[in-house]
Amino acid sequence: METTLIIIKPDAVQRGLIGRIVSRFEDKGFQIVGAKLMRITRELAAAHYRDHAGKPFYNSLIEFITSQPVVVLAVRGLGAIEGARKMIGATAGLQAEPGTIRGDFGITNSLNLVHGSDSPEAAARELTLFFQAEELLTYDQPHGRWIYG
Ligand code: IDP
Ligand code: MG
Repeated sequence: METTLIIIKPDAVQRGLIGRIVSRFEDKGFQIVGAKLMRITRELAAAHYRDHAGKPFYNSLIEFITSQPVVVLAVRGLGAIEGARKMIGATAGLQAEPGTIRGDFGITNSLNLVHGSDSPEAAARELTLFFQAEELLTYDQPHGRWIYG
């Protein structure tokens, strides 16, 4: 079992897509083990996107992600890190396959609705940035045997 960090970005929150995006992960069979609405500070944004510092889009990315509330989710399941990335799709909505979140809801590579951790190392680091340990809850998934066999 893996846990990954998902951020429902300001564009998706403003567009009223929180529920539909959460539903995608629930529909897949993944479990929501952490969730909160928050406004990301510039300090947290800089820590989260540290690998992008210096890139041409960095300043606009920080402006965007701190501009309005986001919903952060900890999403758990077998293969959840790569699985969620596949569900999110390519960075730019126009390039993302239909059926992915970005492919179904977005067009550009900046207003792309969702963030998902891209590796186990990133997931561990990002979950620690956004959640206190006690904010991640373990609970039964009674229908899990009908998902995992
Ligand atoms: P990812 O979210 O698909 O992993 P990254 O290349 O890691 O994409 O970029 C992180 C975020 O930075 C993207 O999700 C997007 O919001 C923003 N971004 C990436 N490339 C561009 C760009 O060329 N212009 C504007 N924003 C960008
Ligand atoms: Mg990335």
